Amino acid sequence: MADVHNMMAQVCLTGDELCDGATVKPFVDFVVEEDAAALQKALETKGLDEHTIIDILTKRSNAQRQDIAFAFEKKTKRNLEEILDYALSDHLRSVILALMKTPAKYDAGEIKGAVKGLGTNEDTLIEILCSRTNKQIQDMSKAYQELYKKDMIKDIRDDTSQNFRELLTALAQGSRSEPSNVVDNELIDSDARELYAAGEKKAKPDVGKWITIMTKRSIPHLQRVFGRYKSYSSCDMIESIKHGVKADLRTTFLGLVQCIQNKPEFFNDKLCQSTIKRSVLSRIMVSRSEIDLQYIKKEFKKKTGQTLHQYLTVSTKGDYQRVVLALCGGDD
Ligand SMILES: [Ca+2]
Repeated sequence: MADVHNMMAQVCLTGDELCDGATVKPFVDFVVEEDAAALQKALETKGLDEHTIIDILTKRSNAQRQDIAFAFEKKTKRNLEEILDYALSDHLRSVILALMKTPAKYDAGEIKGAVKGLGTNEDTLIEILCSRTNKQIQDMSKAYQELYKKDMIKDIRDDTSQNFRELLTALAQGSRSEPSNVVDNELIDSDARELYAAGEKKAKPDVGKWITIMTKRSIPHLQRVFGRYKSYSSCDMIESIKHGVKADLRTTFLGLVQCIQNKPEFFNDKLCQSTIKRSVLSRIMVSRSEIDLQYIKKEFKKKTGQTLHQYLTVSTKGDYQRVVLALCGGDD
């Protein structure tokens, strides 16, 4: 029985979609025409009926929101996203527009926002590329091409340099092995040894080796490799990264190892930063609400002693708060 539990926990940590970490679930009594009509009425109400708009859109799954947008356009001949963009403002507008996009288009837009113009938002690139599955990365890459007529990987490369660039490029290919039922103990051992040999035994780590192993192997395999690593090194992988590399490259490797070992903890650490930007809060709430936000909430409570719900109640306000609390779900 314990084994079954361990297996389930493993599946949950690695297989995102398979687990019950969603705080936003498909609305059971979903009638798309009713939602489209209610939204139309709310948008035509003098002064705008924000509460109705928020309540409908936050209590539907992303797939249902896509259906609503389609029905709305059929009924009114107008594009729902454009109307919301026009009618709403500030943080409320950006979080509602985020909810209206498919996850792939949303991620593509976040990557575009991170590279466009002068400078780069490295944290956004790191968060998205370290945490998404192969499928999510391939879908966002396709969406990026459709939306911007440009190659996502090329845009990321043009905006970054050196080993940081090589690591992001490898991640952006989304070509990690998928989990398999077979545990390859020989490969676990040789990968652990190679990670160690490429790192601590050298004055300067052979970062290319680290990149290959950490971006090509499956998540469950790497979890075992990091366990085995400690039989070669007096440090764990996290400590070796901290000793071996610096700046954005270090942040990316650390984020990657954390996503491999415990993805909810990775997102929770971002939520717990006192300097967290509203845009990052919105992105985590929107992008994890149908995947693992329930587990992130557990990490939050473990780490801070308060619930995420309580934190959002004191740190946000108004209509924006109504959205994030709805996405957060219960006060647990
Ligand atoms: Ca740029």
